[in-house]
Amino acid sequence: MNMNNSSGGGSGNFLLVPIPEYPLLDCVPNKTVKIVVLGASSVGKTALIVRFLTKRFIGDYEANTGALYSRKVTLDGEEVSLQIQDTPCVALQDDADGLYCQEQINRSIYWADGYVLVFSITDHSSYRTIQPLYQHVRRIHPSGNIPVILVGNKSDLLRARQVPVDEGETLAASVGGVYFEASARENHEGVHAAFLHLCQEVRTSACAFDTTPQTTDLSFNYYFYSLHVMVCLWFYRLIELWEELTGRNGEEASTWPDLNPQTCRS
Ligand SMILES: Nc1nc2c(ncn2[C@@H]2O[C@H](COP(=O)(O)OP(=O)(O)O)[C@@H](O)[C@H]2O)c(=O)[nH]1
Ligand SMILES: [Mg+2]
Repeated sequence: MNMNNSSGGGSGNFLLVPIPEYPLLDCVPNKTVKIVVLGASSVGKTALIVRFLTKRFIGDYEANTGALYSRKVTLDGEEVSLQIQDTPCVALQDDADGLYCQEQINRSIYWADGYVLVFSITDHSSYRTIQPLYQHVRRIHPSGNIPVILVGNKSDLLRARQVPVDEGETLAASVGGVYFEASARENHEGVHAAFLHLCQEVRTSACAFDTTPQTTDLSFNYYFYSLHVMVCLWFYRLIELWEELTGRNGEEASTWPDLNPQTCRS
């Protein structure tokens, strides 16, 4: 179905489908998933986001908006606050090793927990942008797992294909993510599946991180408890020694405060 006409207007009318946004303060702490969508010019970054959030394809999107969208989603039966950052394009430098990347994009990369790397299957140069782009993300987040998916967009334009499926899969494997071929124009389900997969990845890596302090807390509590018991036992033993040295008998001692280690522990 061609939804291109749903915009109903000229190229001056952008984003005619309203996307409900939730205020950022509404976010539940530790239950926020922050995603940034990155890629070369005109690969369909904005179209994918709008498709995911509204199920619609408009056809004409304002260039280089850098808009932030916020939405509640349910993951494994639990409601989380999802934030998606759209970005202006990145481009390869002439030597093809470096990347033109605005400061605004660097800030978004730093901010995000998960990354949607987008190229168009009809544009091989947009595909070649991905590896340097991923290296750039790595430089900003040098350590740890980076939840990432690779999206080959415009899969409806099969006749214009320049990037075969296996090249997409190989590239995805090299950046440690899953490859999705999608069409923001034709197919909502594919786009939805890609975004939800990344949300799950972000959640999984966040949970793995969250358990670390809990483990530390448990071992700290155990250590503190053992120390406490040892101090009580030594104190009790000192009192006994003092009794022996001063010749006090058990009867006199029984009038003293209860020094049973069990009491110390409570
Ligand atoms: N045929 C087709 N066109 C698309 C698709 N996604 C986006 N486009 C078109 O590609 C152009 C650039 O899309 P846009 O989302 O603005 O790209 P961005 O610069 O990466 O944000 C627009 O004319 C879209 O209508 C798609 O899946 N299939
Ligand atoms: Mg855009």
